[in-house]
Amino acid sequence: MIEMINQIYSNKGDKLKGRQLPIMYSSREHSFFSISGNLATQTPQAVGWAMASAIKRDSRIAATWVGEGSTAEGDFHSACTFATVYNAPVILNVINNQWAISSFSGFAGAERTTFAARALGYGLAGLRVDGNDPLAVYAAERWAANRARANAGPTLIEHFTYRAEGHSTSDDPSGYRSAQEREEWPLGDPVMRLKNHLIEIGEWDEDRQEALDKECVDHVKAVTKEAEKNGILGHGLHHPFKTMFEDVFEELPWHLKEQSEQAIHERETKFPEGRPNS
Ligand SMILES: Cc1ncc(C[n+]2csc(CCOP(=O)(O)OP(=O)(O)O)c2C)c(N)n1
Repeated sequence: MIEMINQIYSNKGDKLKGRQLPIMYSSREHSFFSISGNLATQTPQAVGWAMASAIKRDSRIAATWVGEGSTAEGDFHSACTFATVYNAPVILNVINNQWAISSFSGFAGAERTTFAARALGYGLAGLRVDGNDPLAVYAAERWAANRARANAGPTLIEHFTYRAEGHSTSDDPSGYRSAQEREEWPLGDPVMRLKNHLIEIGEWDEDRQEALDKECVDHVKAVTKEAEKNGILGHGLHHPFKTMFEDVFEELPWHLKEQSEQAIHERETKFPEGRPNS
């Protein structure tokens, strides 16, 4: 969790060196690869990774997640074609939360058919699951994972859900949808549903829930403090400025060399005293 918070702050502990948007986490150790800011590119990447895994006779499979709005991107359709043609061991998850920022899912074709139904046209297995039912999601995912592991083919899973909050903290949903819509959504909060279900079958109770909530909040607070030792945004404790030119080319091309020298020169003229860690 500390590494995730380092990534949010783009601080000196951030293994991605401040090159990714906050919340687009990556962890090599956990085989977790970030989505890309260029929406839907993760879908052909996941299919390619799965194809490579199969070719190398590796037992690992790939799973990827994409928003319903992003399925309108060409990358998603290439991914579906490659997945089926090469029988890639991959799970393509479509999170249909019905909104792509201010665009209703109809802009991606939701009024004509479901996202799960599209799988059939490609020759993929397609499932549509109540995305707010954690047990149903688990069951669907497990089925698809077992299928991929048995080399029985890729699966597309549509998770039908709803985005209650704004797209981001700079988004105000009252500008494009009714204020009651959120209250009218019938399928409820997945965490509450799981909690209520477990209480009903006698596996859980309110006191344990309260204790768990507190434990989680305390843990997040403690690790945030720990990560903040590596710096917070705008603090100067980030990766040295010149590192933005590194790690892409083995030999920096002449024009980037020129740009980097110019940038460093301008910085030195602007901040003759120097800035910490820059
Ligand atoms: C290729 C591309 N086009 C547009 C954007 C801007 N953009 C960022 S998020 C977003 C909406 C995505 O909606 P959806 O795919 O439904 O996913 P959600 O955010 O609902 O999870 C858009 C249009 C982008 N990042 N990349």
